[in-house]
Amino acid sequence: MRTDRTFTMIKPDAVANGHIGAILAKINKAGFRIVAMKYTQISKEQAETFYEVHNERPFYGDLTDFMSSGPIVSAILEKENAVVDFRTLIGATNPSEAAEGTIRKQFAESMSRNAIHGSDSDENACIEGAFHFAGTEMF
Ligand code: FUP
Repeated sequence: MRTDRTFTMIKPDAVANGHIGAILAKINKAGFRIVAMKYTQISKEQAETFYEVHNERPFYGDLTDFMSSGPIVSAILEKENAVVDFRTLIGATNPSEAAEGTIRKQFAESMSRNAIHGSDSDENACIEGAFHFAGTEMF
């Protein structure tokens, strides 16, 4: 299992608030190389599949409504120790607990509208990247 790739989505709140450019600049500055990227919108069904692991949780319906509510930017990113370093860059799930300088601290509205996704393991990075991109879209 490779350890140098992670998967991200700039979520509908951050896109609607005009933060795509600023977030990509922080990602570049932190040393991540873009392997794949698209501006897209996922359906409710795709959101349900992507977040299937949370399907018993009380926030599952709202989460999948939100993630399918508007355009997102999805990307595969490459850097040594990608999953862990990217989770550090984005900060805690709840922006009120996120460290200064993190993407969620700067751009997230709330726990449920928290600006950005980052894979939580190398295995999930691989699964999530393959969910959004064909091999021919990775460079
Ligand atoms: P994270 O890995 O930081 O994205 O967080 P989780 O995998 O625990 O949660 C996935 C998404 O569910 C979060 F980005 C936001 C949403 N969520 C809620 O809306 N409420 C919660 O209590 C927990 C998570």
